[in-house]
Amino acid sequence: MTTSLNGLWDFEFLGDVAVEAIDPSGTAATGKMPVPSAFDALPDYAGRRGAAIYRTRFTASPNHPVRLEFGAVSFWCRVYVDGMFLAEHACGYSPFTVDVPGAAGETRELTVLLDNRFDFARVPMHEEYFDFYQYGGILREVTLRELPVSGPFVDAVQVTPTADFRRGEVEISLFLGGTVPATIAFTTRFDQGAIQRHQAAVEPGNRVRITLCVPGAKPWSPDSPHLHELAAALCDQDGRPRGDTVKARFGLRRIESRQGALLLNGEKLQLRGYNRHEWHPSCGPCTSPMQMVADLQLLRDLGCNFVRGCHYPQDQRFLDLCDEFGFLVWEENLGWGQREQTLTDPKFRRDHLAALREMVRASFNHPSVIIWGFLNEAGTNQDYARPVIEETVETLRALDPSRLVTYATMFPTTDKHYDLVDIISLNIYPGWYECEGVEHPLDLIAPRIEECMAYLDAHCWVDKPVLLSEIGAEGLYGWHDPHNDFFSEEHQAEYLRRAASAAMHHPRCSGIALWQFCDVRTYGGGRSIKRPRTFNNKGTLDEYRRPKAAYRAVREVFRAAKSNP
Ligand code: ADA
Repeated sequence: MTTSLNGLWDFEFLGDVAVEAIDPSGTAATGKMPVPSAFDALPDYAGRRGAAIYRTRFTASPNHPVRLEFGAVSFWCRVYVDGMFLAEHACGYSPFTVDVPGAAGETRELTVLLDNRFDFARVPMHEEYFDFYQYGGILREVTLRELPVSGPFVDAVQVTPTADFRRGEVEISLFLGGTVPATIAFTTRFDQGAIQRHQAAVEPGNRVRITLCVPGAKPWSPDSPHLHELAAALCDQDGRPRGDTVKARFGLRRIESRQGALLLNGEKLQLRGYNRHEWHPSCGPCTSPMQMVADLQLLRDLGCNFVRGCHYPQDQRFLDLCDEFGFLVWEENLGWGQREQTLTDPKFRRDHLAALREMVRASFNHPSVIIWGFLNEAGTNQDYARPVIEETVETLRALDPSRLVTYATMFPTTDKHYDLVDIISLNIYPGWYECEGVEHPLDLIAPRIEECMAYLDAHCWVDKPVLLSEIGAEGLYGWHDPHNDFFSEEHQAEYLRRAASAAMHHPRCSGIALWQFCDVRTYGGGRSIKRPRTFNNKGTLDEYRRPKAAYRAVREVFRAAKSNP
């Protein structure tokens, strides 16, 4: 049984104190804070950095172990139950679980000590130069699952459509927890269909694998996002259920790369979309489902079929909505512009892989997710980046060979590691950056795209699909100017019109993710010189989702491409 622990928790902001010196059980939490929340997105703590305590109580059957599932706790945290330290976690966007041993009493006290200060030694995945504001708090949902006192249980279920997915064929993996025997009996049920009984050997990694056909199978696609459900439960030899039934919602679809093109369900795919941060001015990274739906409605109106979830693992509720509404998603691990010191740091490497595993585990069954991404704009024109890319790709392919992997590079013609990934993804800003002294910067856009594509073809990458994973220009909402120059809505509209149109018409381009969906907060200091209001203002909508002139321009291009692929 799973219960939500969302609600009003006790809270205390401790400020700039050494976390090692804090005794969480002896520290009072006298205030109140909602969960989920980014405490520093609220007026009382806006812009503050330091340690904080979130505390609540939950009930569980006596002696039953429980599993706590945290959607995201930022940046760094330690989890305690009844004063006992249980786990430490060091990536603010990846979901993680904490197993809690059973206790005699029914009421338990859960304390989360967290910290939103930058500290490379403790939390190297977060660095202060990223171009988006990183908040602190229990950012996403917390749930509780009661586990059996003894015996095995279904920990997770993964469903992978096979090449024969049109007939409904799927490979099912059950991951088991607890004490696991050599063979296990279990039941499966698709949708409202009949219950089937199975017996299978348990593989290393406490995994059981079986291939089955979904009755009444209907494929999933953006135009027809049909979802199926699998319910799996352990049973005894006579078929009597033992423990929880675990459900997985999935879609029958297949993503492939062939001869330089992307194929979805065997048909050529062109991605039309945006980079989107999970962000709103009133609640920071903790947007409501209603806001997520609003964003998806706007994206659909723009003619999009694709979202790049920049630059971190996504909220599961957002992915659920993408599954329902038929959006294709690039989900990526937290990363932004890392160079040698970070990419060669052992703790960074460990945390990066741990977060990667957490992302894949949580998002495995979403049909919307077609691409795993990582390390946005890292130093991939250098050799030092290779080991971390190799281990990341290897891990992704071992965990999930059914999706395509990529990283977004800022070095289109000098990158050294294209051989390692399935898709070549380019972040380019011709005519926005790198254009000092150029009289007509907008005229740089199409030639630069052509130059990148020609380089890739000339350097033997013809077999890899190419995406423009970022391209864009700033436009300040409401700023109009007779010169139609930089920062005016008109300039931005023309920029995005040209970029989207060049991508849609280039035979080598499998799609585009414009930078970016809406304006978002970034950091002050030196960066503000190029970031008026300390916002990244390259949104096609402003932070309140008010459309700029670019909205119409992009909609025209994307809608035309949709009707004439
Ligand atoms: C990079 C980066 C984005 C954003 C963008 C910009 O490409 O990946 O997060 O910072 O540049 O606006 O310059």
